[in-house]
Amino acid sequence: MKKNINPVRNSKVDKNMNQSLLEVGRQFLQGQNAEISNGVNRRDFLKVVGVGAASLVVEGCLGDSQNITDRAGNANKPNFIIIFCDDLGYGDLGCFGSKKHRTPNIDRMAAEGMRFTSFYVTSGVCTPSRASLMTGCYPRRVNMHVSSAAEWVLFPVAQKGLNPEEITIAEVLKDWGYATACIGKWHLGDQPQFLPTRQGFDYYFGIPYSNDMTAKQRPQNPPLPLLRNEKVIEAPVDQNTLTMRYTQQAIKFITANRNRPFFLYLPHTMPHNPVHSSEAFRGKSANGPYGDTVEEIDWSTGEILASLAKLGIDDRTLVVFTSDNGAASRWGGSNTPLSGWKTNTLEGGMREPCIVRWPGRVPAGRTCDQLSTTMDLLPTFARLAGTGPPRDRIIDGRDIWPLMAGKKTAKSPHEAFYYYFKDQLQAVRSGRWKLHLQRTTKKSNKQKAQKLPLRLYDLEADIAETTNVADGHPDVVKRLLALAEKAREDIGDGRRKGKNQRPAGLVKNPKPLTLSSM
Ligand SMILES: [Ca+2]
Repeated sequence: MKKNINPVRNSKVDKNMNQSLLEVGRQFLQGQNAEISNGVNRRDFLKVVGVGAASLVVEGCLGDSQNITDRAGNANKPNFIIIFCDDLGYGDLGCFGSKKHRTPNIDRMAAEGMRFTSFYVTSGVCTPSRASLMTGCYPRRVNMHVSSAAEWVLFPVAQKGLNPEEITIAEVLKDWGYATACIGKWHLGDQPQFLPTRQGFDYYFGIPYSNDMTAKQRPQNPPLPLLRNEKVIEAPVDQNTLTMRYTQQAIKFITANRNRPFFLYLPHTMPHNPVHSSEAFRGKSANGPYGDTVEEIDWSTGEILASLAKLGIDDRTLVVFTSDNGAASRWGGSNTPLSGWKTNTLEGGMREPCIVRWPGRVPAGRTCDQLSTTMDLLPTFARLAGTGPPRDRIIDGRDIWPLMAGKKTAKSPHEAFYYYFKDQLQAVRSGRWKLHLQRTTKKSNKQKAQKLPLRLYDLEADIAETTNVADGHPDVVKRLLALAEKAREDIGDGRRKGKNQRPAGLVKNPKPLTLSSM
């Protein structure tokens, strides 16, 4: 089924549907299980009113591009590739200061493109971060900030998933004539109605959640599945060859679609722990198994860029390389010079290395320090494709093409950026200032509850968040507190609900993804 996502065409149907969705949202926010297939599903609704009868294409996207009907004007549409690492830290690439990892291909990509040094994800962990990349929205807006059991990510056989009624970056582009593929780790729901093939991707190849979510982690977890489209093709998956196989799949997709616009989303499984690499890279880096995986991802990136050059589509392909959250504290990654680690709201958890490359359009060898986010990719790509973001709902991301194009006067479009940990708003950044809000940490087995004061940091002078300057800048503190209050009202904080949150998808009886399940 295909969603009616053209912003120009969203009118009466959307209004009616939104009323239904608001009802699902109300139920969800009250803690009831809103069954996604109980009659308020948008597709079912569209079926009832006789709209959107196109069938979901899950096979054949790797076929010969000559057989695919081209839309008028496609020649002017750029291709988009997002290479999205898992838990790669701010200081893990040569071009971001790593002395341990050899990343010549990614460093060359940076020399041929632009480094973004204040580029953020919306969470220190996988699921919420990915929800934002896909929807252009803060995780709390789409209720993907926690699992249905209030855990910080989705675990296997999850009740929750990204609501199929959300309009993903893939759906925006697919509706505009793009071939779309997701190759890698998804982590936005492992039930059929939440898989990439139901969220705008013609083709899916990868694992549905994190690579540590095996029986070793929780006995009820099924063998880690590898999916092609909606079918499990291998379980447990051989993780050693994943990066190599993703790369092969990516190049196959690029090659098959060389004559039409395409969107490739390549969320690597690595270097998330447990790290694995193929034989050619194992034991070769100066930083153990973690470094081996980073160097294999560098190889992969080089292969993808080489294939663009070989196919003659280099100058009409925009490639973004970044990570879903910062490096974890214990597997060998680095967030230097930032403080903090994966999961938390210090810069190390949520500021990512980011490189944007598009020969001839993005100036080579430049650095942009303006605040930008993964949420901005949806509106930016939509604009470059010749369309726009959805107009029937709030999108938090903004078009950052002026920054990518290197316009000297271009500034961040964000007055504020909000750092959430699970359901809690913990910090806000505006311009050079970052304010950590006063809060009490939760008691754990290892630590007593601790009261953390209000802390203001000047990120331009103090990127590592070491010196609290709140006392010297009461006016700044006041302004940032007011911005924090705006976010609370809009998307909530803790138990306080925001007035503009939308529901996640929920199923009552989720089933494990196994070789025989589909
Ligand atoms: Ca991650």
